[in-house]
Amino acid sequence: MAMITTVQQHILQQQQEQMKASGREASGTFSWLLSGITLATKMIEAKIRQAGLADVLGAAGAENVQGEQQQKLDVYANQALLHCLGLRDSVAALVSEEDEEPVTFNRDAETGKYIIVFDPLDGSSNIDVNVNVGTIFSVLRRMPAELGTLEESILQQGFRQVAAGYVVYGPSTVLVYTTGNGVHSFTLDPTIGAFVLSEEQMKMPEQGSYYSTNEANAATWPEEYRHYVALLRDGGLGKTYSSRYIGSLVADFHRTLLKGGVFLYPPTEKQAKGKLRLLYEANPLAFIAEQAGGIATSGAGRILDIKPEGIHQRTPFCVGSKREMEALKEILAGVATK
Ligand code: AHM
Ligand code: MG
Repeated sequence: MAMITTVQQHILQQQQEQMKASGREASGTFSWLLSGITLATKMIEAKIRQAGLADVLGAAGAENVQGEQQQKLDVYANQALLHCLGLRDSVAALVSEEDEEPVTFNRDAETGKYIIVFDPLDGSSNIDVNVNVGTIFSVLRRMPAELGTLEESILQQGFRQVAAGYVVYGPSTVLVYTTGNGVHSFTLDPTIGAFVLSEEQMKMPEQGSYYSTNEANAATWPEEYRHYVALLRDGGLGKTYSSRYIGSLVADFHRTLLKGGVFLYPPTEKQAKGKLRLLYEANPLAFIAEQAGGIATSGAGRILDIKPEGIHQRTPFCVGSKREMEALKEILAGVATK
């Protein structure tokens, strides 16, 4: 029989290895917690697969905290995560793109050790046209009471993340995660209902051939970004780039992780602070990118160093391969590259 490794086994094994080094046993709490996420994403994927059949497409009729129309699937995905994770004793708070305030649980700091931050259905404008969407999550450790309140724990810098990951619902359903010990990917095997290991210790190529950005915004980007994209187009980094832009961050990021290149969402006139959200979009993907040898910046500095001020805070977000990102950083710092 072919040997498979499920994501649960993988997390447990990783934890056991890390714990062995310190002579302790893994309690399994963390893998139980992550199984809440994988269960919810399997529920979401099952719903998405039926999107054209059941009455699940379209708007739900309400607006979320960002003032965006909530799609029915946004609501379903959020509820699936809240339900599956709310039942885990180790969860102190759940922070979702869809909810204005964190959902908190009255668990003492000893038991309720973790905070999960998530974007339940990223790229949901693509749902009605049968194009990839995703779920993004980030796990934070709650600080001991003497060091900070629960709210302060939620607003920790990205480099303190305990784990981060995403699921991309595409031709197949793929889960990618890191706990700070490399990046690993799993593919949902629908015949057994489990995420099965596809690749361990993924590395982003040092240079790719795609740039990915909503170029319709270029006229209102800061000048440096226009200059940078022109450089990529004109062969300034030693090759001529092609462009790919799906408009689902998870899918655009996943391609960048696998094939290299760069994804950019610079500030625009309309969104002077950027469009993407720090806590549940930029931070988790920045953590994964760095673990895979890539770089992520807001343009002003490393994404993972930003001290969050609010749970729905936005940030400009640029992420990708070392070569492209170093060139971007030089241009943003005003160093000539020609
Ligand atoms: P969402 O979380 O409401 O779906 O919005 C975020 C999405 C990202 O997936 C994507 O990168 C971006 O918005 C696309 O924005 P635009 O349409 O401005 O290019
Ligand atoms: Mg999103």
